[in-house]
Amino acid sequence: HSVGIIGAPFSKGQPRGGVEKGPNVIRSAGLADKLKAQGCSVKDYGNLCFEEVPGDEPVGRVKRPGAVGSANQRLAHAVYTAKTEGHTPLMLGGDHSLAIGSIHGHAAAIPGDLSVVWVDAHADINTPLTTPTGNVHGQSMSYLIRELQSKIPVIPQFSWIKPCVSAKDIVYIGLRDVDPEEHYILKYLGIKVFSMTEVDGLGIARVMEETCDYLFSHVKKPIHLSYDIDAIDPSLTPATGTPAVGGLTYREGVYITEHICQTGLLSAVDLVEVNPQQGTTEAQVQSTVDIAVDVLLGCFGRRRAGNHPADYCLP
Ligand code: DIR
Ligand code: MN
Ligand code: MN
Ligand code: MN
Repeated sequence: HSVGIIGAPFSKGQPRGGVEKGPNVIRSAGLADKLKAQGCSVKDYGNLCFEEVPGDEPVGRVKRPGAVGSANQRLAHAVYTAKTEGHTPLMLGGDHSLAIGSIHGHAAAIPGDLSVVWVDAHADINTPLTTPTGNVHGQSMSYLIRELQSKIPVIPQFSWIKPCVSAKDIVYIGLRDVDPEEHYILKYLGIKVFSMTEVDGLGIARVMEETCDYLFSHVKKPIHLSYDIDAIDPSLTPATGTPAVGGLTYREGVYITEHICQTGLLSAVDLVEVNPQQGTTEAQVQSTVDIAVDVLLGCFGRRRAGNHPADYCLP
């Protein structure tokens, strides 16, 4: 693997400050060195710089459309570049509105379609007309799904976004806090969902088997993994903006990434919503960050059984 780290210190897809510190706290936990130690090459593209957008008034209910639109346009270009230069882009957020740019840039860089595995407590599929909060981090998927575009009103700051994902190429894992309108959209589009109820009923191994059977039933497409740290139970990862009880265990959270890694189809990764200002103690922040790093190591080849270099010889 060659991993292309892209820091996206952006928080304006939601109201809480601190999530823009995510990229640097995750780096400080030794992400790059740990990736190298397990045999990855790493190129760190550094943090993107996002412009201030003065007078950024809502469009309808949608908050901060100018800042969100321009940050995601920059990110899309950065992900496109990293992918084109031969790396697996790893976008460190920042809030989950950044999936718009990350998926958009990824889709632009590959010849055919991609599939999306969205690991989250939330579906992030509100449209600008259904959003109860106006926060774009709760709407990201709605801008990207082809079949939903007749329901998306024009937002001038988002006019560059071209819907690039088919509803049948999406799998959700970990849902447990879904708005009624979002639940309707998921049903209406026939999107595959493994909520925490399915994780409980089937077990995570069966969930991942069925995820891959479902995604690979036609052609095998490159996978975009968009991982919101709030998918994991807040007793383990409390330093996040919208914690929801009843989440994935550490083992389930890591198993998802190990399984997707071994498909050989993982093509880009987002790790979002780590917010060091939402932890009440330093230990809470450390636990959140350490688990985020372990999730990422699992994406790029770490096995809990142990690893050794392919060319290792016994001394
Ligand atoms: C809610 C909360 N569904 C919204 N979404 C969150 O604002 O649309 N997403 N927290 O991460
Ligand atoms: Mn999310
Ligand atoms: Mn394409
Ligand atoms: Mn979430």
